[in-house]
Amino acid sequence: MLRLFTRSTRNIPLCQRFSSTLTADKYPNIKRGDFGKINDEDINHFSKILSPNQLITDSNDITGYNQDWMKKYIGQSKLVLKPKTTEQVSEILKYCNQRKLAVVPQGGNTGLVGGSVPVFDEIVISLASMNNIRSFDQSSGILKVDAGVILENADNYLSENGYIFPLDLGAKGSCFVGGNVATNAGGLRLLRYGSLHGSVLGLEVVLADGTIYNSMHSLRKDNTGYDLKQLFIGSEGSLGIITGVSILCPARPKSVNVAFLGLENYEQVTKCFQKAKSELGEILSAFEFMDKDSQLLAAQTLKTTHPLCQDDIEGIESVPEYPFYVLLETSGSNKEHDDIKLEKFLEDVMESEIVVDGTVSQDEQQLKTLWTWREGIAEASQQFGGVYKYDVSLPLDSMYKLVESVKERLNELELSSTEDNKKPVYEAVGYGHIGDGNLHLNVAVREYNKEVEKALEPFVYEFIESHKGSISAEHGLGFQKKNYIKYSKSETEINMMKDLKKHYDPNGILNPYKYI
Ligand code: FAD
Ligand code: 2HG
Ligand code: ZN
Repeated sequence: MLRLFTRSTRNIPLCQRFSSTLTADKYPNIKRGDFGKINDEDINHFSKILSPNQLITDSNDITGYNQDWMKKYIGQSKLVLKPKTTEQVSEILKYCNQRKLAVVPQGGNTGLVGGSVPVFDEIVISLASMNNIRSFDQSSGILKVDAGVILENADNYLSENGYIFPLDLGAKGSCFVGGNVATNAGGLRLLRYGSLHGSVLGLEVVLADGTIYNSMHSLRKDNTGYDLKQLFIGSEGSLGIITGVSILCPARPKSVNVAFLGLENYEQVTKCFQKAKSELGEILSAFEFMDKDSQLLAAQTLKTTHPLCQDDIEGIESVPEYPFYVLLETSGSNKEHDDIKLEKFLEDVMESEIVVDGTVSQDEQQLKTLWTWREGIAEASQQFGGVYKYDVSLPLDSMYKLVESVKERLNELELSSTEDNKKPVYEAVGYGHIGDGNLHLNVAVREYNKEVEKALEPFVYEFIESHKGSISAEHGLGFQKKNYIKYSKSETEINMMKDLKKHYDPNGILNPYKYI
């Protein structure tokens, strides 16, 4: 039976876990490149370009810039520069290129593949001080922003003007628009608004030698030659520093509904998706799935009552027995129309027993709470000490087989401790943007452990290759997947990428040790 949803929302707690092993010590095979070492003369030079508060040298103040969101990768940078203008970025890169000083462009530092932090002593170039909205055209919906604008701030600004940012993700309160473009982030509504390769209209980018490439125009159509901006979308700071973004934004939907459903097996999840596409059509804006173990993980940090629990209990006890859950969102311009369509769809999937339980949000607050049970998993996955994250594209029918195979493999592993509560692996969970063919496999562990890592890699990558998937659907390659690109790209493709890198960054100063 479908029920009314009545629970209150609670914020997702921030990650508290800290680790102190330097990336360079964890991976002794990686050697520092032949880059210059920062000296007093360099600092003096940067002080001429920037004012004192745009230059950080105090080691305590630098800590946060040296470690990634997962606290998994820790660099040793001794200098953070925070330019305020594109010209300052250009001056900085020109000098770094001449001196062969390596740099890491950094946005909100929410990346999940270790791409946003130094490996050794690279200079961090933070875009945090470039945070102005440049312009917005009310009739076309074209927004132009500095790369350091926080995604949520851009979306709030658009909301006041009746528009929406065509990307949404759990890290929206911290990640920057420039970082989103640099990673070609996918997120929760790619199903509806498509990838940034389609919605970004132009970019302003500073190349390794300081040259400013500017295509910040407002044209939807422009067939004059190569579409150069595409090179930088998803280039993860390896080809240039994005300083400005021009993006086409759709009108903000006037009516939004969220349904949270319980299903009895994975096949029903895929059937439910097919039905949602055919019955909800143009109003379907998100279709996310979560397995039961991912909900049990989330329950431990959210500590609220699961949306499909009928009793007044909280935490893991409140998670029902359904092996799979779906969060489905509709957005449109006419509430009555959307409600009728959603109601009919829900009746159909319940009658045909594709869905066995469900609830629909009745107001904005409930809608947000339902989303926390999906968005909260990423945070929850690392609450026990660490997490191995795999972000993959796979054909829908074989997608969950990866999670099952990994679970089996980890169960077979003869790990040092036989007591369950001491075993390094806590749980392997699967969830993600099933509407985009994108699975997130998270293996939550109590500690990072070489045995576990060996069981997972290259096993996971080989599985993906054999099913013709991608080893990175949306988070990118960064440091973590640099060596595994061959599982998704041919030698020819890798060589073409290397050629581009050599051409645009011959000294290799931009985000070294990562990407390719
Ligand atoms: P950073 O983490 O700072 O940087 C990421 C990479 O881009 C680095 O390689 C960095 O060098 C480079 N970079 C950053 N800014 C620039 C720039 N201006 N110019 C050139 N290079 C630059 N990703 C998804 O795709 N979908 C999701 O649903 C999603 N959900 C997430 C949920 C959570 C809770 C978290 C923590 C992360 C999530 N991510 C997701 C991952 C992450 O890719 C995004 O959060 C975001 O796009 C990264 O933006 P950022 O500003 O934090 O970039
Ligand atoms: C999401 O969809 C993010 O929640 C994060 O892409 C996924 O942490 C992850 O593995
Ligand atoms: Zn995701």
